[in-house]
Amino acid sequence: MSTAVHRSDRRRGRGAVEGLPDWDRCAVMGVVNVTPDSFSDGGHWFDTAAAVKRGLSLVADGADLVDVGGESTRPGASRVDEDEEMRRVIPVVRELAAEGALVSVDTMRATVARCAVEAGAVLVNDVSGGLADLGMIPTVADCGVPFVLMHWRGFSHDMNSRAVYGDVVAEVVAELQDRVDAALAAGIAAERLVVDPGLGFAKEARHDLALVAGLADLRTLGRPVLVGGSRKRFLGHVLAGPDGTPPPARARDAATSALSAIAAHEGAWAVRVHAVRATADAVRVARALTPPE
Ligand code: PMM
Repeated sequence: MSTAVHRSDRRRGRGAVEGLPDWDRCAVMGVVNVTPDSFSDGGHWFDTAAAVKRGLSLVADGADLVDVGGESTRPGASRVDEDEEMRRVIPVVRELAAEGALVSVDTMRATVARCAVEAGAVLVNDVSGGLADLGMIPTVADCGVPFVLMHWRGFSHDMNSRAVYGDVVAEVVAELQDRVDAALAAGIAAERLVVDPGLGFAKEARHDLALVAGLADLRTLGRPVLVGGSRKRFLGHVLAGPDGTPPPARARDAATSALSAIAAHEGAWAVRVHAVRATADAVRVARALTPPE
């Protein structure tokens, strides 16, 4: 493959998302989990003031978007009720948006998504790709905001039992295509859709690694790709010592930056991370390899 073709292939699919800035590199989405129990940062930003402060520090570190969520999706987690999710998320979205941050809301609930958009969120990030709440896709269509469709096979309490694949990349692409079709059929503009392989969701480490290696296949869906691998189990698996013990989640940020560079080089539209600064540098290095033509 010639260098020119190679370059344009890497650039294709990074794409623009209608309603968001057209970042000329992989964007960085910083995570604010307003939860007592998310697997890597649960409990740290569990009140509104701490969560807003955290979001602003992520922006200062180079985050292009701040993703605010109020429900832990770690494997085995049980659901939080809707009133509690609202109480956690909406004030944080409102304050961060008022401070000028571009806020995305990480929710599986249509009502939370709508209230978050009314409070200033510019993007809805649904880890269930619209499957957990059948009101989600019509609501996002009505709100007219961009929508992240993540690959998902079921709620966290038993998702590990659904990590059964023949060809994980082909199956994730096909299942995401179904979600894209459902979103288009409900009237969400193609230009507002983003797809995400859902690393760690109903996947074992080998599945996550195959999906990262197969990002080019995900881009055949024709939509920008978001990659959320920050601190996840598969990185712990890669980093495990000789006795097989993985380092704790917070000791996986260097590996996360390496993953971010790879994802950016493979044409990801954005990466979703807890520690922004190193990833912001990593995606710039990747960007420097594919300068504008
Ligand atoms: N992962 C988590 C939560 N939300 N959203 C998207 N789009 N992609 C992801 O991979 C994703 C997500 C779980 O990770 P966390 O508990 O560290 O936030």
